[in-house]
Amino acid sequence: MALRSVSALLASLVLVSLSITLLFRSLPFPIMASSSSASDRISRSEGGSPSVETSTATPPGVGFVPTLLPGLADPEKRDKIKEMMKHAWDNYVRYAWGKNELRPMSRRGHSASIFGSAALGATIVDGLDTLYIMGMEEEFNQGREWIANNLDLNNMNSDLSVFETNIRFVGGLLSCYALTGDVMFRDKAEHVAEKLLPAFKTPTGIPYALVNVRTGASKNYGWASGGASILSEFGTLHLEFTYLSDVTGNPIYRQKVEHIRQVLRGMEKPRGLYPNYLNPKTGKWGQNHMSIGALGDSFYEYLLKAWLQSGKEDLEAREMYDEALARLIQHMLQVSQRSKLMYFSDMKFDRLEHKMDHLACFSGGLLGLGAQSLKNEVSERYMDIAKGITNTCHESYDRSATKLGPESFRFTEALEAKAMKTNEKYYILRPEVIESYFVMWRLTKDQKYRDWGWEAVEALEKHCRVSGGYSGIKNVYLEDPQKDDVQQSFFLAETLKYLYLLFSDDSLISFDDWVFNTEAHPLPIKGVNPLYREFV
Ligand code: DMJ
Repeated sequence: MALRSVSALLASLVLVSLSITLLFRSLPFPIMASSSSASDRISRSEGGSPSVETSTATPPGVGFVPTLLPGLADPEKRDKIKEMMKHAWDNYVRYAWGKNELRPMSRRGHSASIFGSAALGATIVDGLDTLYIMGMEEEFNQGREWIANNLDLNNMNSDLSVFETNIRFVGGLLSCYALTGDVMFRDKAEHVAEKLLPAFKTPTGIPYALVNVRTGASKNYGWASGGASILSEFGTLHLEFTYLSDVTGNPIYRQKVEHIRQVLRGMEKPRGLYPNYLNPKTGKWGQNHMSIGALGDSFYEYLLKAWLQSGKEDLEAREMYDEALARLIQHMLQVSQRSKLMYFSDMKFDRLEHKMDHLACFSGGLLGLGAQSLKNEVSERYMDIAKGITNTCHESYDRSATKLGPESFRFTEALEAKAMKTNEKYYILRPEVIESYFVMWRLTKDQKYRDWGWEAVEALEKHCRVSGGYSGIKNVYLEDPQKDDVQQSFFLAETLKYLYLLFSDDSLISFDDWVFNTEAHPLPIKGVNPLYREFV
């Protein structure tokens, strides 16, 4: 009897703390007065429809929750991630403001070739929604002002990567638009996307990789299989372009990506697999290289996510995803000899290459999300694969001296889940492994994913943090590795955002309402999330 009332008391305490927590979900702040709905919230009410409420200030986190319940925030760890974001951002502001990225050791700006020759404030645009989600109001407003006054491609004579510009700039701006309702972000997103359109003027409608924003002259990379376009690049436009059409009322963007879908759908596929290269002039596949890592990765991601983003209406996308994944699993999923680790190999013509890229580690989360969002005869098996892949990717971190994972790791008789070549041993602050921890945590509530995420935080602090920001490292197997002196914009956009969300309440950017683009910019789900803000 007494025992029962103690448990009843405990249960009600838990319920009370749960409701308080949900009430004070760590929400962002009201934004600029120019916003059409300046104080929209971005969390979902428990079990109900998404809330659009008025918030007055950044709430204090959830420090009063007595014990950690599955799905609730871990405030201390989350605050630590926020502090890391502040360190990365403040140093960028101090030493590289307006430049694309920061060199944290030499304390100056940096620009990778993907951004062309101009200073486009890539870190500002890419990192802004993370600031918003973390409730960093002052920094967010500072970034917003820069974008409003400086992000202008009109007088630039520079070649931009269509893919990178789309996922980081168009995606980042659209995410900020959805989160805040500030139409400046939507208009800037359209301004940028419009500059990419000349790249689609090819005989097949499959876009080139690079476009000159002044002249519109477009081309592919010389190294890409005789002038081919790359699957992961032209296959990773769908989410941003369909959403852009919906919020602007301009159908052109949706038309472009729907056409890409139809071209791909109609093509003969070797063994049902998608090669990484497609020639935009002839419409023929290039070299038969297949991968869920570099050059293939986010194409598969966008099939599943196009279906999710459409509120599960875009059945064609889900079918293509299911078919593509079934073939990848059939032909390329492997289990290692000794440690029985599951991994995706690459395939080159008919031969398997027993190597997995760090980039391919996002596939743990992807498979989990696919399995959880549609229950069928394979979903249980796919969830097991999701767990297996995420475990392997964790092993690739755990088997290094730094506890950070290499760019690629191999499976041979001599080694498993370790890099072999010098040029595979670096870590450039990439997010994919942490992304899978985050997604798998949300789906399974297995504490190990949070523990693994925390291991990564400790390793980042030990090996990548310097007084001027965060740097990549050149060899994860050395105790004291050399640094590469680059703070990638995706460290702010993805790595830190996923870590923050890993230690947050599930209702913050709920999977019921949002889908992440491949750069971790959340886009609202149509028909479900009122922040979709369709143009009427
Ligand atoms: C990011 O720009 C995106 O996640 C992209 O899909 C792959 N590479 C980087 C991060 O590693």
